[in-house]
Amino acid sequence: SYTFPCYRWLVGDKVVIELREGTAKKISDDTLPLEISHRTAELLERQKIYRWLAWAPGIPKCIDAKSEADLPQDVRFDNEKRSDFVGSLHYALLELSLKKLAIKFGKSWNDLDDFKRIFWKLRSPIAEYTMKHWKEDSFFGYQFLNGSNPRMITRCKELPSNFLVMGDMVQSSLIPTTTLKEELMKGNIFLVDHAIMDGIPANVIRDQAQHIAAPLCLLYEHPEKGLIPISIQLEQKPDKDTPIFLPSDPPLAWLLAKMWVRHSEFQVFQLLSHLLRTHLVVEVICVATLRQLPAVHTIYKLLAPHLRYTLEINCRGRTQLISPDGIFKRVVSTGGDGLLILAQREYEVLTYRFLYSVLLILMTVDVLWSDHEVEQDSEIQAWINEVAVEGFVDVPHFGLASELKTKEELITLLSVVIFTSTAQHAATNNGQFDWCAWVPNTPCTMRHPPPTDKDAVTMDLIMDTLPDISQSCLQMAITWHLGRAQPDAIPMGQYVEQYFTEPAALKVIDKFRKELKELEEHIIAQNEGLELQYLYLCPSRMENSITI
Ligand code: OYP
Repeated sequence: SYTFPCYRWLVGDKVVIELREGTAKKISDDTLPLEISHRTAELLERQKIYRWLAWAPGIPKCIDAKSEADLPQDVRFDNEKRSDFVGSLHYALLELSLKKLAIKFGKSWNDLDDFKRIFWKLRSPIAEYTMKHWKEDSFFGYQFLNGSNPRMITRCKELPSNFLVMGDMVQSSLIPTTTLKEELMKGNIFLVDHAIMDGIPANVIRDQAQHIAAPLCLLYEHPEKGLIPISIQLEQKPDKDTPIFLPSDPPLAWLLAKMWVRHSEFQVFQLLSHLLRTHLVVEVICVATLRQLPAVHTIYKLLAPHLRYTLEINCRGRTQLISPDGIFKRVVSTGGDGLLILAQREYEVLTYRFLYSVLLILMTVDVLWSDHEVEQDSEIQAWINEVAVEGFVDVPHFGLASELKTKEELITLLSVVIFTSTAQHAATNNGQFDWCAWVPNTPCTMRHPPPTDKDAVTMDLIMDTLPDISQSCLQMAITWHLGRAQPDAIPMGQYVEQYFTEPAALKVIDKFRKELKELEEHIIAQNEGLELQYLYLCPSRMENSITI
């Protein structure tokens, strides 16, 4: 089986198709009419088999396929990947359904410790650490910086007017010699605001209404304890009876308030940071690249390794995860209408500028082209035009122009694509089991509304609120399935297929690999001796593309 044919050349009047290898060629490098007509024919053929589909209004377009079975063989999982994907999922689901049975016919499910009973074999060191430390305020704070979703926390200089916390309420959380006002000014106060969750309709699962809150959480950079939460409000439009939860509250009330924040994090992180901002963004590039760039084009060769398997995993996501009867509908509070509304809200605010403001690695790929060549390359212009005018047309403030005028604009876009499909995806995907396996730390749904009376929070209420046994089992199974290291992973910077053969290109690849190796050593050295290590961005653990 092969992936992408990459080079074609002529022997007499016959076109011989050679796979992948060969000199990259811009359209202006092809001079023979036959070469040019084959370029065009290849694209026409691909435009027939890869088509755009508007899956829902207000979100990026995707590949037109009812399921992965509709996809051309060239972009499907290979046999090894497919059997591993299906096998691992079955393994996890089977293992957890056995536990579920054991619990249902054994003791009841009435204490937080009961979550340990579904925590047998599927484990990771960080998941176990989470199980032991999840109640600690400093661990709660830590996850906003080093968890799977470090983009929600912001420095807070002035309290939002809808957050009714007062200085005297939080005084006991601060060091005695200071005040909230002073710490706000000094820049030691931080805010996590899940306003985007406000009013999202909650799922109904087997006739039981689920619940969603839109929390505000204030944190303090304590000189000894580190970043700790100091107050939580679970509603965006509070009235005088809306509780302001504090660390000095009855312990179960404070714990439940924190769980509500983490439940909201689950939704924001999985749907918005992970699915919308990596998977669906990269899919647009996949479709545009397949439709508009011939395989011999330099940009095609550069991007192909970063687009591998993304169409299939996204098709599977659309049919099995977020479909009307998919995993979200079955066990997650935002399943059903909620997730689409949330997605539309997020795409109202998503900008291209944001995607490249988070670039960690500036690609050293020098395309060696002039501004003029970029501007004159009709294939590149057709490609960017489809990205902007088809793919992102329904994302109102995306702000990506439909032309590439300079070499720099091209390099920026390529960096965004490669960064998003490697580092950004690894950062959101690879920690999901670590932080979600211990279900009370990041619950996928809540089965009771937020508490209104701090003194009425009991363990029974907490257990009735958190996901039930089968929801919890599914959360563990899916996050394990998606978050575990993929056996067939191709790490960042490794190219199994040799798309480039030019000595200059090979030199750049070589340099890039050396830089990745240095980065790896640097990350490992920085983490050495830490109780909790942040290794998700080690190049060796990052995949070259979104395959899961
Ligand atoms: C596709 O039961 C994907 O067969 C995951 O989708 C799981 C399946 C299929 C299998 C479903 C089945 C991946 C693409 C994606 C993405 C990003 C968002 C991931 C959110 C995971 C949420 C876990 C939910 C736990 C309850």
